[in-house]
Amino acid sequence: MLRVALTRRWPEAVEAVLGDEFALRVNKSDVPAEKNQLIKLMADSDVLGVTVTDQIDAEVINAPGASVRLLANFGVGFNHIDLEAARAAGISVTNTPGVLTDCTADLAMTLMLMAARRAGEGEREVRAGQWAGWRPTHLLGTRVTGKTLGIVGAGRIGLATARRAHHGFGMEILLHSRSSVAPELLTELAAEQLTLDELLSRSDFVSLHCPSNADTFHMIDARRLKLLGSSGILINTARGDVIDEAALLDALTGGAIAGAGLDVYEREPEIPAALLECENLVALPHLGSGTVETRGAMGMRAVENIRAFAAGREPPDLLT
Ligand code: 8YV
Repeated sequence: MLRVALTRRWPEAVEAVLGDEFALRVNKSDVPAEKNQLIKLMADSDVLGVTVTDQIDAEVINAPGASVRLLANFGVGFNHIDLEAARAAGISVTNTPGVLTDCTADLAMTLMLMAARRAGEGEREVRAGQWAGWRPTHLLGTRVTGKTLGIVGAGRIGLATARRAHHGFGMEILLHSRSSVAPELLTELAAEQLTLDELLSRSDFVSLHCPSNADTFHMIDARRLKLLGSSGILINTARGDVIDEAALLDALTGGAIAGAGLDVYEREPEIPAALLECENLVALPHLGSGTVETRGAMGMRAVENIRAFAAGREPPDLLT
């Protein structure tokens, strides 16, 4: 029987399916695995179910006696896995695209609305017992409806966010993408495709939806934050290292931008204390796909990949 190991707890129903079909081992403590534990798991299993909290680098992949032949990622982003090393070692890697699109786009909208309408500040005020009552000038935010939203990365999640913003909030959409966006999509969204600098200069809000890789590392730096401008709001549900976090802190404290909504961080779960002191930051703990429905669907998508691999078929979401 195929030996499947999970580095973290997966939704109960998904673990039950895996337990019925395979020889399953689960890290019941749900504490992120250290490198030495990952190395051990690589040598003790055929399939390893991993998440964003596992650094699957070349050392782990090339662990002595590694028996793992499939790394089944629970999530769409795979920047924590060295794909080149996996390819070289003949290890297949799969992810879970599609099923988390809507919930992640919903969370980008949540952050945008929260940051624009100062919802975090308001909540903190109410809970601290400091709300002095309604007044015409209390906690005035900025209007979202009808504003311009720049979407960086025109993949599934970027486009789902653009649709919500355009059709739901009447926003003007600007897109930045490495490849050219299909004309029918631009028509549907009444959108323009621009360079990143042009997009930043013309947007009221910018939402990041690109993958994390060598090309996008610190893509949003001090210069580009200035382009977004003093009334601009930056949203990130992609990966933390797309933004230079130190530059973002300076921009939030120095007024180069108006605010930010973050779900992801450069060194999560660590967030610099100074960043958390910024009233103009809305900070969520990597909740993008965090609904019962979506986490279940992600798990079942991983199960489909493992089943195909076990049957000698090509897994549907094969990355390498
Ligand atoms: C996941 C995500 O929860 O899928 C992704 O890329 O960022 C999250 O929604 C996380 O990656 C789990 O591994």
